[in-house]
Amino acid sequence: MSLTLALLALLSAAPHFASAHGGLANYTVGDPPVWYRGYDPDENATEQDGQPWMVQRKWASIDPIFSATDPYIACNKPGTPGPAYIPVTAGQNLTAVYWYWLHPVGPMTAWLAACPPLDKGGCVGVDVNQLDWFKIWEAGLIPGTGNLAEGIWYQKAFQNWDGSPDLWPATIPATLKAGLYIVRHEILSIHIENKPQFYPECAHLNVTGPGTDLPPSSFYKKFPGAYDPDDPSLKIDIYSDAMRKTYVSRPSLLLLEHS
Ligand SMILES: [Cu+2]
Repeated sequence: MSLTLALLALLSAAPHFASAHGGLANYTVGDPPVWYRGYDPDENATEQDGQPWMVQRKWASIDPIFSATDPYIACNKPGTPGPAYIPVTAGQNLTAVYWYWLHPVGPMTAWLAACPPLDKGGCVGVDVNQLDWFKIWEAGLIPGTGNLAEGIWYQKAFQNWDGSPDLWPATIPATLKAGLYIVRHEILSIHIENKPQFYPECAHLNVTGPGTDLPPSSFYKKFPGAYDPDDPSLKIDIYSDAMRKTYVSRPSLLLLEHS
């Protein structure tokens, strides 16, 4: 199928995001999957804002966050919470469902941050810029697929071109302490030179299980704060010859230092 035909098939299957890169629209838990509806910036806001079923923090447009120091890098804009939580057992898969995703280049990461218990406001009352975020999942340039510009990134590899949604599964750590959390999925797209695009989306989780673990504080990052805007992985021209030759998938941007 030609690219044009593939695109047409895709667009007819995904009318809500017909003109752009896509976004994190829904979540599923377990197998067979139980679906949880997220926010849809193309749908009527008043039918979504504050609804009792809303598990995702509001993202009013599909536009990216362009600055690593923008407060909205935490949970997108405006990031207003809904009252609901996705129930998940520690050790289960949580899958982020994108109706589609079109950008090909840059790392993807998933994060958690613990919230106070429900009687202290849960995740609804928190300041997402003050939370202690720790990373539970990451993927970049897939090793062995080629150089920076020509290799295959997970961001491209997770895309489907048959009209079915793009699925990004991540395991909730099996020994994680039970409680309320915000999960934050971030796609960082670096296909435009020196102009990184951050696509964060957040949802509320109610994690159950016998676990008692949280990472040590050395794992924690703030958003903003986790990324240095001058990091060479953000201010990057992936099309420059020098960069294509020298770039190895940069785990520093994926914040692996905590290992
Ligand atoms: Cu885009």
